[in-house]
Amino acid sequence: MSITRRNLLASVGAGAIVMAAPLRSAWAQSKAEFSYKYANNLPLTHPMNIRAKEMADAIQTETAGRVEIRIFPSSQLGSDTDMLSQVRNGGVEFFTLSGLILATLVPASSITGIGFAFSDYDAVWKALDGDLGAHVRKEIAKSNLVPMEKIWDNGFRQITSSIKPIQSADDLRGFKIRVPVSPLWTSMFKAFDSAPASINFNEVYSALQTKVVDGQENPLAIIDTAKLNEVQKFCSITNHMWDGFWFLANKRAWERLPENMRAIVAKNINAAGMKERADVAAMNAGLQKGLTEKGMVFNQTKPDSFRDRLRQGGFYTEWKGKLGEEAWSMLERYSGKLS
Ligand code: X2X
Repeated sequence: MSITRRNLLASVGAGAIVMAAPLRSAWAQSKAEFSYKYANNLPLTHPMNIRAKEMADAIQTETAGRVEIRIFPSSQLGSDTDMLSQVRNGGVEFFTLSGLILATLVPASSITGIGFAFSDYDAVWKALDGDLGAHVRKEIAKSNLVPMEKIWDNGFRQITSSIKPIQSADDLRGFKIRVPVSPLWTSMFKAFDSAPASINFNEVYSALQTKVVDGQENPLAIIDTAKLNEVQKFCSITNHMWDGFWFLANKRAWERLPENMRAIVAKNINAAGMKERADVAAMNAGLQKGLTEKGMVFNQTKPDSFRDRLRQGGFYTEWKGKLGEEAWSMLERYSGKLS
């Protein structure tokens, strides 16, 4: 727990006796030789934060208190765009970010989100724990960020709407949909002839509530934990892309850790990521029932109309050109022929 300005001021106001408590906790906090912040954009109830808390506890224990990781969930420290600058300049030491948003800095990291590239989790983990993941991590490492080995899961994404179910690609024409701040996301929904609006996740709930946009797309675990069902009626199972979170460290902060501490931290982050993957997959598989009970109306879709539209619109050809032959053929080894 960090001391906020407000409770520090409150305790000063309440006099010297009460003040002793926060001062003692400030002292306890500074006992850690390395007190690092981990920021993310998801609610505390999402498996990402549940596993991160366990991970932070294990790291504290295994380093005998020398390394402390304080978690700042729910975009408390700012939007994804803000947090990306913070992890680059050392304002925070750790941050989890979708590769597709990271692509504003590292263009190669878009590759994992190409529409309909992965048909199931099996293909995802083979690619991401294999050469495709290694390729992206190598590119990320050129930008003063250190990506941990195991990417964390966000999941296969589904489209929600307050106005209508999305049955086929035709329903996406002119559809006002929020997309994350990311070139790939915008390009994909432009290929569907939608009207995509780039909005950071911390503003999605209110953008939907005030009808700035009519829909958004996210995995069910996020729709549920961020309570988007309160402001969206329809959920269309499109599985139009998979998304994951790279666990990123600020390079200088990472290198400040002694090598044995680094090993403990990396081991625990990767292990927590593996558990988070299992939690998220289970949630995404089971949540349709829970969200239906909360009033959402689900429909299934067939991938063909969406995939054909992307193909006809030149989406795959365009991204093959952007990402390069070599990376593209790596992807197609997992996805089958796309373009
Ligand atoms: O912004 C989103 O939609 C989210 C939460 O899925 C990501 O972080 C990419």
